[in-house]
Amino acid sequence: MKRVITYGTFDLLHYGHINLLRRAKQLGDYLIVALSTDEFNKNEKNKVCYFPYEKRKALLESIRFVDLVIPEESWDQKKTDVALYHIDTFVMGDDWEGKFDFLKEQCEVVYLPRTKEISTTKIKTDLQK
Ligand code: C2G
Repeated sequence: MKRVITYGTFDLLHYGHINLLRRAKQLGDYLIVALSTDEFNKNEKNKVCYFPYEKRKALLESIRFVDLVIPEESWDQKKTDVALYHIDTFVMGDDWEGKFDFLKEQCEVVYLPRTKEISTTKIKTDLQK
């Protein structure tokens, strides 16, 4: 069984995220999503989430491409996660191109094209018009 992992905040969840998750799942048989906790978002990513972790986790768990959701609490957990979950492929959108190439010693690293026209920032801006 080919195991894939990806990381993110996924707030507000939109079709760009779904496009990423669908393509990530197509690269294997089992997809793990490491979901940024509220603390990690606030302290490390300077992001204040609209939905708290448990709500974002429930949304992701309802997506048929997603097999398991685990917490992302640190920038430094990826190597351990890849080993612990016996990951074959690490996937991120290409806004992260090259940033996680250090994982190539442990698994395949794939950067997928982002869905260009959609972002949470755009949603928030459009809603204020
Ligand atoms: N994404 C995408 N297209 C968009 C928006 C997002 O393909 N229009 C992808 C991103 O490239 C990322 C994933 O969806 O791979 C999740 O996006 P975010 O929630 O913004 O994740 P990010 O804040 O980049 O966190 O340790 C890694 C970080 O946790 C990644």
